[in-house]
Amino acid sequence: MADGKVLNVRGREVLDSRGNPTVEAEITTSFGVISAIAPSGASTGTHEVLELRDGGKRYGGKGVQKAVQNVNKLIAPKLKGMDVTDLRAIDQVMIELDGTKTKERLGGNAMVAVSLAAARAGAAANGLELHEHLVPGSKLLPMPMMNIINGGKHAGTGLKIQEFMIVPVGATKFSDALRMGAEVYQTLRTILKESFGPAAINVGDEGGFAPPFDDTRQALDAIVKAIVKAGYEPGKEVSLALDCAASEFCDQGVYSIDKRRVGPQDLMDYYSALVRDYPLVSIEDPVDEEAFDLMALMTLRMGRKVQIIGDDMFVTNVERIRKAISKKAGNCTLLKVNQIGTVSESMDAAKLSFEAGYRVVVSHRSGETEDTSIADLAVALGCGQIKTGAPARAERTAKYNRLLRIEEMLGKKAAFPGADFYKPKKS
Ligand code: 2PG
Ligand code: MG
Repeated sequence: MADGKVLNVRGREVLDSRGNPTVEAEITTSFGVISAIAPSGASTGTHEVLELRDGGKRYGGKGVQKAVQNVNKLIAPKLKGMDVTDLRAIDQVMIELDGTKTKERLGGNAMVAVSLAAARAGAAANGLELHEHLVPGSKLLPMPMMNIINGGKHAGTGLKIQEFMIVPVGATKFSDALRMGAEVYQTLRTILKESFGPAAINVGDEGGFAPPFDDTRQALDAIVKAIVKAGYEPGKEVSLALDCAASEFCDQGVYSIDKRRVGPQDLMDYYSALVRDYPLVSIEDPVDEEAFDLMALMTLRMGRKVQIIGDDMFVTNVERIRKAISKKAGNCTLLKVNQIGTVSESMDAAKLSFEAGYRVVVSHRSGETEDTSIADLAVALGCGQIKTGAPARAERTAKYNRLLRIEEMLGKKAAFPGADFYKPKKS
């Protein structure tokens, strides 16, 4: 009878959605050959694990041949013969083999590709869908946060805030939420084209539009207009969310935003006014990645009304999350598997967050691929939220489409969070 022993592991250099090389890992068992691909960020947190790049001339220094060699020569011999259904054991072997906090020996990109491939191969060996293999009985589809205007490091606009997202809070199932988001996206396209010309509908890294705006309110106003024109009530049916990625516009405690330079106190007032004037439900990385105390102040001031997410600050790292929890900084963790390097460690980060009453949002990276594992991870964790870009561009829609399929497969069992999905759980 066939068993789930790892027969072979091999790496390969492939391209991501920005055209940069990334690592694909392939695991062979008697159930077949299953692969997964590492994503890659642009606005990366300083404390993320290391993405191993070759340097030199090839691909402008961005090649990943060393990471691929690490998969073939260092990781593969250790994993051969292991039970592919025991993901935690596989991740642990890689963590010990690497032996560094920053995963700099093997490379976070090598490890994450293998970990995701092992999760997928384990599911195949067990004859289960990935989400079910990760967490048996999981059935909660996530509310999608769709990024429809791109700024910051993800586009060439003057917008300092990186992501302007819509959240169809009025939807009662995932497929309706996705449709509502797609309708608003297409309506925004028409509005931008009519008001600012054809160049305004060029898109950024995550498939959102990149119009010639340099003021946050210009972007928010255009989106609210699109929500209304698409036939929805802002705040009731479709709300807004931001990822500020504030470390990118902070220099020694001074934040440069909307052509102004503001200190921490003024920044709080700035966000307060946005929360007052727009139907915002969630704000990610509003402050610099090291500004835990300011994050705590923001949470105290606005955390009851909006979800305050730590991404570059938390980096899916239990030590950083523990620090945030102890300071009451933020009330939600952004979960990116490649920030920490393995699926098991990211599940630990989610567990710690939930235990402290923090919410969790599973997230893509700005450099993505056809890999859909994070869609299953969001369902597995039952976190009720995902952000994976615009409802456009194949590397983004791959995840949303996978969720459509999961919803269909679950049938009547499929659950979906209500409009209060983002309200911090009472601890
Ligand atoms: C973020 C991500 C994904 P990047 O900041 O949340 O949207 O961007 O992958 O560039 O870090
Ligand atoms: Mg972010």
